[in-house]
Amino acid sequence: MTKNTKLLNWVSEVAALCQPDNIHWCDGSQREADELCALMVKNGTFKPIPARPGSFWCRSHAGDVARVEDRTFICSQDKDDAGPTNNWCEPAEMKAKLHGLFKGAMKGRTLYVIPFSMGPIGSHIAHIGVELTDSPYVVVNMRIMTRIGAKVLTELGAHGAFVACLHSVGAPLAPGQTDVAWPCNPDHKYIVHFPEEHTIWSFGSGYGGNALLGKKCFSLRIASCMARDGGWLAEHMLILGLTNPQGQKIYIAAAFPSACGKTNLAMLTPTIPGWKAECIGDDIAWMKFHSDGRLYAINPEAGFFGVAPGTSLHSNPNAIHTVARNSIFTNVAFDEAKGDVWWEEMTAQSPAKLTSWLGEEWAPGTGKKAAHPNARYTAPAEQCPVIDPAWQDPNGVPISAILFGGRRPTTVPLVFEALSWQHGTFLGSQQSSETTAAQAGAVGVARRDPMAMLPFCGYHMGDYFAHWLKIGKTPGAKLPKIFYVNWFRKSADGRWLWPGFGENARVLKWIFERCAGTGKAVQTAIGWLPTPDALDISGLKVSNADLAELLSVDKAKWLAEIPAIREHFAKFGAKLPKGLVAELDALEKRLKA
Ligand code: OXD
Ligand code: MN
Repeated sequence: MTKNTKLLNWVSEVAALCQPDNIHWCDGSQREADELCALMVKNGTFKPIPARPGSFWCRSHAGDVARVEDRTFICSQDKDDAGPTNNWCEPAEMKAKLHGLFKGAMKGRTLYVIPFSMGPIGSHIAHIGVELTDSPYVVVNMRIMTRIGAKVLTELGAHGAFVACLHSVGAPLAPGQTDVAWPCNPDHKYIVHFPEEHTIWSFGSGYGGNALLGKKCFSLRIASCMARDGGWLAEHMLILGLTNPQGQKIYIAAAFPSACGKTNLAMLTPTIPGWKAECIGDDIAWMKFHSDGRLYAINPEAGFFGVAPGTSLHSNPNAIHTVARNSIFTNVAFDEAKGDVWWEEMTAQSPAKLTSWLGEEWAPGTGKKAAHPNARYTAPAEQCPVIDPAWQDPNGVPISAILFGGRRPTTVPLVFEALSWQHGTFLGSQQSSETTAAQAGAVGVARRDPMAMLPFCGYHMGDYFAHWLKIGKTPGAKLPKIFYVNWFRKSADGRWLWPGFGENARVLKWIFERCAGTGKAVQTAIGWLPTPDALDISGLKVSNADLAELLSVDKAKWLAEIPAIREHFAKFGAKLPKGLVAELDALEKRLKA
């Protein structure tokens, strides 16, 4: 147990409010996890997966399948601090509302206390949180996604600070009432952040980022505020290590909006001989300056919460091997004949008969998906065959390049390099992509998603851009170079122009060479592009015409973007940094020249 009085008092307060039947302090042991999994098998939440040792299949409530951005709030004292991209409510008003909802919300359930570390325990880049939840599903997922248990309490000590994360599925049980397999509250969902207090209150959902509060809520929304105050960066970025045939290595961080192939890139298998890529993380990067002036990054997470559909031996063999055991699968389909899970595109041919994510009998050709498009696996990072040897290094790894990008069928070339940190910040600030199933709402609509942080920035995005610019002015800083990539370019007749996946290593190779000072580039109106011979395309089946299109700058199309970027910038009002306006004006001028 702990002597941290702040924690002890908070647990007592929450217990008095939520009235659970029991309180369980999680020690993080295997035995504890086994007991919770057995409990969930007994109550119908989990079904063991015979083909994958230590793994379980789980189906959510049909109305609790994704992050709920319209129910997500940043409750800063001042409305202006939440900015135009967040829902805001006055903190006292929200607390009163939430007190009403949390009152008695854990009746008939156990309150689990999960001390967790985001990042290697004891790392100076890491931070501690404690999640109080009435969901055993959350406990076993948090055990994979973060470092939990007794050793975190030891690190916290009697006086350590922690981010307080309160979660309830919002489904109290009356005496004798039997539970459902996926308890949640269909009528009330609130994912609420109080940035000044470093606290999170989540009610009514048991799914993913709504309930595993270490992930988006802490590591991005609250941590972005901590980073602003502390002069560091908390970003929605994968981290990978790239080694050339001579054994030289760089680390790259990359921000893409949800479901843009981030996990695939994080675990990619290079197609070019002699090059090696290794994974540090697939979703979040925390970066702090070291005394050598470089930004060092850790992955605050310890597992992957990846989108299953589309993951295959072709698209991401390393993810497939990662989830071979000790994994949790939520909202995929189940193949009774094989005793295994299945999802769309996992195999070229679908099995003849499945139980769908809705629990219905499923056969090919019904027109319905067997797995929900946002179905997920939760898997330990250490099981990834290409996990980087430094992934647990408490010092983090030095970042040489930062990539932005998104799904853009037109206009945006395969890759280009920013002219400066300020220009790179501008590129990130206007980043755009088509929406996918990772967020509730319409799919396939292009939206501006600055630095891929639109749903994750815990404060005014105008101030966030200013913070990026300020980072660039840190005395003595040796900043990473910034690049913009687009794997999703299509031809006029709708063909993919670039094969993607492992072939993206060719682009990474050019980025490596740019960082080393050897890559050839030509300056254009939008930034540095590879010269026609700079990209290694040996053995690649991409026609010269397609390559030329991938590496071309269509000035008319870019000029047509300018009003859309101006409109996007207008949302940030007076807080939009002048440096970004200057970059936009300069871009327009260069395009018109
Ligand atoms: C995620 C997301 O789940 O970005 O990682 O939506
Ligand atoms: Mn993400």
